[in-house]
Amino acid sequence: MKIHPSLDSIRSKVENAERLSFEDGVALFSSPELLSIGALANIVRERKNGNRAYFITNRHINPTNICANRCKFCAFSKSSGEEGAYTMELDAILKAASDFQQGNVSEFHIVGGLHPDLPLDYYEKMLSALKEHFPEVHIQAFTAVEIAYLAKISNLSVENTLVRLQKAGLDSIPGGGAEIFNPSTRNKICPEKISGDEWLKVMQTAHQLGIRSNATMLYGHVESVEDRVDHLVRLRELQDKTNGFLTFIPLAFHPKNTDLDTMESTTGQMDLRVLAISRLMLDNFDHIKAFWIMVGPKIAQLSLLFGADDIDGTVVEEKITHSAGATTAESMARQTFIELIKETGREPYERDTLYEKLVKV
Ligand code: V47
Ligand code: SF4
Repeated sequence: MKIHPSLDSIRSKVENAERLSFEDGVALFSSPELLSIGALANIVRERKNGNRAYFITNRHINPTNICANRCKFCAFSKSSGEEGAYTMELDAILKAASDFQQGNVSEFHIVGGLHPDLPLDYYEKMLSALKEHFPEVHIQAFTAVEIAYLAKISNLSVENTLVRLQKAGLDSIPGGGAEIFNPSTRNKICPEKISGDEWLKVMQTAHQLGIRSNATMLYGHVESVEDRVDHLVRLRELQDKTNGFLTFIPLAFHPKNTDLDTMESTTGQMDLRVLAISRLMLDNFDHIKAFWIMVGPKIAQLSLLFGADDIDGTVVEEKITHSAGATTAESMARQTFIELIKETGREPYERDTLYEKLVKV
């Protein structure tokens, strides 16, 4: 496809595999040429992942929604004792793990609130029981924010907390909690959350222990274009140091039932643009994932032509985005992934969390 001449200098950098600058990122967000941006992202996407498009058979579990933080963009969290607050006992977690395909999945993806009274022992028991019952399943659990909180209430360093969780069965860390790193914007949407610097430090510590992780960015709320580019550049800098990030996932803000519920939902244009620019800026990330639960299967499908190479997984149960008004289903069948991917001309690959075991389907 012919790239619009206004993007000539960026096109030339992309074609020569040169790193894009902060200013390039801002220019891309300001450009009206969405199709050209998508085509540029597609060059990088095909250079890194060819014609492959990935999905995974996974099961999400949200063990508790009780949270000490109460971020303004979050409709999932509750205070202790509030109507709808819950905490799953170990039995309920094991039941949830086995209720989809008898636990015959590739990954458990576990994220919850910052429960003030659940000790480290609760999380260790959860991990070791899941490993005992489902030894083959990769456990991707607890955002950097949950790990920092757990360390704080356990009077342990982040490193020691991670070592204990790793010993109990933690395999990798999901990318949540990154939100937007810029301190003044972060302060507007989640004043109680650890800072962007602290989030990055937890990830750096995890990567040094050999624990891989994902990274995310929450977009479509009060953030500026500069905030988005700054966020991507800071992730790219840490990736240069550790190479520990597996995948980047832009998370589309869902406003319903949140303190920011006067805001509009993101549009298809914005979703595709953020995915494409993420692909272009994060030259040292192997994978860009469109989380179909948040952007919907239709945008997730098109994203495969706009820089993304992954559309996540079967999920089964999802509470965070659905509390905030997501209208997607909570689960998608394996066959649907295959059909959505094939329709775009891509080749469907079922993957494991670490993109090591790839099965063409
Ligand atoms: O940190 C909370 C986000 C994250 C809303 O690693 C919201 O593959 C949109 O970690 N609208 C937690 N987003 C979820 C998470 C995650 C999700 C998908 C894939 C991966 C991965 C990780 O959910 C939070 C926050 O950024 N979130 N509320 C909302 N109203
Ligand atoms: Fe708690 Fe996470 Fe929701 Fe923030 S986003 S209120 S930390 S559950």
